[in-house]
Amino acid sequence: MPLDLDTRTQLLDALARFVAERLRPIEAEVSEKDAIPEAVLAEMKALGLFGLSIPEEYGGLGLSMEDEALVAMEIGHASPAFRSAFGTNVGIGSQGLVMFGTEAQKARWLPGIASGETVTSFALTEPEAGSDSAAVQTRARKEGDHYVLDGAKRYITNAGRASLFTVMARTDPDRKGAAGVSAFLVPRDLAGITVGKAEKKMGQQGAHIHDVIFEGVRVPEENRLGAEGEGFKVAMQVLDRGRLHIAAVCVGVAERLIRDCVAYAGERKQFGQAIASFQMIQAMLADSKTEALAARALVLETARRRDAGENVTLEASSSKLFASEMVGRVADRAVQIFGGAGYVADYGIERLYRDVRIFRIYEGSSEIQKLVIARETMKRGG
Ligand code: COS
Repeated sequence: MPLDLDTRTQLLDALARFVAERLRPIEAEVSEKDAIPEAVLAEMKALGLFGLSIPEEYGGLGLSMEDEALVAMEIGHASPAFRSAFGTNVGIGSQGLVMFGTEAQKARWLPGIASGETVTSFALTEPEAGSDSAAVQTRARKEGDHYVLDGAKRYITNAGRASLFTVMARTDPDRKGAAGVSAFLVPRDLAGITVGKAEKKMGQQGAHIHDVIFEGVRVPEENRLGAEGEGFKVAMQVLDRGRLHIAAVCVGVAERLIRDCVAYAGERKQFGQAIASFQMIQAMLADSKTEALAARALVLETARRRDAGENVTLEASSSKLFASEMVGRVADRAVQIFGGAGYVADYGIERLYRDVRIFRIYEGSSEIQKLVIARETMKRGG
């Protein structure tokens, strides 16, 4: 159920204050230290951010997709690294469990995920299975009432802090591709799991990705998520939803960049006047604003349709494609409007320019989104 308008306004206002007073002032420090202060993570937990999408009966806020998208847009007004801290709990790390978990699995894990006490990670990508995610080689061999996991996962967000992984592994080695893959809930404290060092990245410092190695990890059968061979569908449905969430974050970052541009262009004087009075600056603002509005409308309409129970695989991919490409263009124009200051670290614009680059790659690259959109369009006959 969507929130009533008063509650929604209160929630978004509280988040806007949190972004302005607690997150924006420490963006540079988080980037420099490559870490979010524990006190701020605790405040995020207290605000319910880790449990936005977890049903209320398990301690979450149980938001509709539309409300979650509005929250993601608001949080997107701060550095995207903050969103990443709770992003896996809200999205790819929890939604397999919410959509496909048994009652016992949900009761065991969802309350901790909702409070943020349990941090989750989604372990699909491997060194040889990126865009071709059905090519996973991690093996899950059945041995009595356990599965034994062996394999390597790559670029796994929040793995360093995770206490629960959703792992896609091949249960049937004779079946190539999607059909042989199953999903598992794997607690971090099982023997045989090694998490690699945090990778050095182009942007979003404060958010971390790691390799995760599974060596003879014995996972009880009751931790399998969905039926054997259904793991790929679990992953794809989780990603359908995740892509929409990422698209909403892109809209938020674009809105923030546009506001920063308007403020700067109003102050910065050249040729005796504020650069905002120049039509070539105005044209860049107009392009950015129009594209951000279009992305916002697309994301919210898709979220509402998902809330109404429609299949939005196509629209979620369209939202991710359009919004992630859009924010790349908006960030590029922001650097141009700021000029030399856009290239200098102190103003934070170059940081956002780097931060947004990953949106076109993770949770399915733009090329993969086009593939999905084309396929679905043909399936629907137009
Ligand atoms: N919802 C439900 N089921 C889906 C689905 C979806 N969105 N997408 C695919 N499936 C099902 C298909 O219906 C098919 O099932 P059947 O064989 O029973 O018909 C099965 O899954 C295999 O699908 P498909 O044949 O489309 O698989 P492909 O190997 O062609 O791969 C792409 C599909 C490329 C779209 C997929 O691998 C992908 O999304 N790759 C990118 C992965 C990604 O986003 N990685 C980011 C890392 S996670 S942060």
